[in-house]
Amino acid sequence: MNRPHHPPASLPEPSVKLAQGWHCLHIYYRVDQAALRQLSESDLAEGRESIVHLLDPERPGAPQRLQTSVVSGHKADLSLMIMDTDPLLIDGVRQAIRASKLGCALQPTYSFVSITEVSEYVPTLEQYGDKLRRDEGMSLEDPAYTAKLNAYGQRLPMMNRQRLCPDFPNWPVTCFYPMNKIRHPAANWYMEPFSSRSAMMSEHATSGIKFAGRVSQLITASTGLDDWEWGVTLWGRNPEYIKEIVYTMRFDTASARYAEFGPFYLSYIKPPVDALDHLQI
Ligand code: 76R
Repeated sequence: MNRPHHPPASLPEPSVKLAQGWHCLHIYYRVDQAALRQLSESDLAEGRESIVHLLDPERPGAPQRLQTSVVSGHKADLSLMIMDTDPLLIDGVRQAIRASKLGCALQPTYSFVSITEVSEYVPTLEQYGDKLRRDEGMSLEDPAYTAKLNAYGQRLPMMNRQRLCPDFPNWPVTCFYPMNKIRHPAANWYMEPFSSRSAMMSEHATSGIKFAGRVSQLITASTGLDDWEWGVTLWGRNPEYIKEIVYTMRFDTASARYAEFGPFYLSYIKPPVDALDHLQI
């Protein structure tokens, strides 16, 4: 029998683009000195030129975000953070690096695939109002209640846009690490009721907000996409604030009891040409 297979009208068209938000790739390379030495002067110059062009965030066809940095320590030398609506435009940068004259001298050492999201713990306007009444004892008639609620209602769309399609701060240092919420029999985040997870995340947000102006964070989601559940990208006005925030947040119950972390990558943001100069390529 010929079975028509029409999806219900409410389903979106199949697509690799997200309903909202961006795909994100963090990628790390190590310079292979032996391969670099094999390159002729002209191939080296050509390779350098194509990488500088490829990593220019202003070039036509560049992904929405394209950040280059040089990595501290020997886990890697060069790091890219790339975001766009199209995951294949992001991957195109990776493939073009590989296919360039410098490709053989840039060995990939680590990568992390994630997407942006608005966390389920970001309070909606209604939840924010409930919280003001419950935790701060404000009443519906209180003008201060209305003022706070309105201010949150004004901020929320901007804050959500920043979570989904973030602008990067103009700061010199960035830190990336992946993390999970643990599923240990004695401490399983996923067995906690929403109310208690929400309370812990609210404590977490309160401790994070104290770093406003010194650290900016982007949490990207990777459950089902990569080996860890989230990627944490931090930008610092100064490297010492990165140490301070990660240390401070270790004491939040959400981290102290439930978080586990992967490798940390600290890197210094540079225009591509300066990054290659720094790497002596
Ligand atoms: O997005 C928001 O600002 C709303 C509040 C908030 C949420 C929902 C928030 C605030 N975070 C949220 C979610 Mn966070 N965050 C981390 C780390 O090192 C560690 O201990 C953990 C790594 C840091 C440093 C950090 C910083 N946060 C999350 C989630 C997703 C949980 C989920 O959805 O299940 C993770 C994994 C996570 C981890 N967080 C903040 C910060 C900072 C600095 C803030 C305040 C942001 C601000 O200025 O408003």
